[in-house]
Amino acid sequence: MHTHLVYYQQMLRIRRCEERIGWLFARNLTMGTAHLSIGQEACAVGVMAAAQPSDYAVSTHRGHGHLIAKGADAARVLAEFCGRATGFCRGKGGSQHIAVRDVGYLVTKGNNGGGIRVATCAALSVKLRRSGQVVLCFFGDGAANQGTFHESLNMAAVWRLPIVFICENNQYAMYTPCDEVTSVRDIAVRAAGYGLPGAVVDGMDLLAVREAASEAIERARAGGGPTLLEAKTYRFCGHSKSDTGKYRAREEVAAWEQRDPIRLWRARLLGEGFDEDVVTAVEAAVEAEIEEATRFALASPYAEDEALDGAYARAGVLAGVGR
Ligand SMILES: Cc1ncc(C[n+]2csc(CCOP(=O)(O)OP(=O)(O)O)c2C)c(N)n1
Ligand SMILES: [Mg+2]
Repeated sequence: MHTHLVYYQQMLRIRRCEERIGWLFARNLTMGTAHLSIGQEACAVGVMAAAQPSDYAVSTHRGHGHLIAKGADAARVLAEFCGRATGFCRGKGGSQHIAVRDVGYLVTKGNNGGGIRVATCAALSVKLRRSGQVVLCFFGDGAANQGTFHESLNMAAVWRLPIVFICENNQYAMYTPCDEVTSVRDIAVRAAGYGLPGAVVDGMDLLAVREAASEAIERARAGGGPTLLEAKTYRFCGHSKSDTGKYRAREEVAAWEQRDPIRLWRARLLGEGFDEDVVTAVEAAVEAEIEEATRFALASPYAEDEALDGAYARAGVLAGVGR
């Protein structure tokens, strides 16, 4: 399939999967809440398009898009959210603490900003092992105001770690507008405070994201150290499933929806000469895939009998610590 159709398929897969998460949540079939990234798909797909499969990704509570863009199977993602044994963490990670080692998706962190230091540590590991990987560290505008962001950028800069810090500035941290609580207009300018390159990119434009990410990833891989990218984007839904987003003006949401990355990409595909039937076939295939993924998740057993397995270290292991 042409790369541009693959990007369309990937963005749609994320959107349809997240819509399905919302559907499952409304029926009380998921475990816990979920934070949808609908509207932010071009960031996830654009960055992954510039990365190697062996690179690591670390994400946030809003990490489903990164996970699927990194190559995780949507059926097992849905199974995980529904607490089923076929989920990537046997249903114990859920939406907020999922990790998929096979695709290099290290973890989502429910504590805001927590992923930034995990990603920085992973980048130190990569550097010490000389494995040639790059760490893709996703976080939000709110997290960029936390201490861990500043400490991590400083350490990553001092050690010239192979990491790309990707701030998805979706304009809000829960109900708080970014510009009311942030000292700078563009978070990317904070890179200068650590002697790092920084760049602002249109997060609704997949190719712009891919280009900026490619430059940063290549620099990191070549030993040039970290970059801070800020992707200006928007979440079309509320913060979490318990938030209807009433604090945002309807006009504001409507204006951003005009720049829906999937809608823009579809128009681009048609403009590039792709046959509408081909585009529609991709859409139908993704619909069918997510339908089947939902069936798989709901038909899977719960992992009830083993709820505590893997949750605690064995006594013998603990006894050995510190000797
Ligand atoms: C340490 C910590 N403080 C507060 C929270 C509650 N909380 C969850 S998400 C969030 C805001 C996150 O905003 P941002 O970083 O912009 O990410 P977004 O949700 O917009 O993707 C807050 C305050 C938390 N999870 N962890
Ligand atoms: Mg935000």
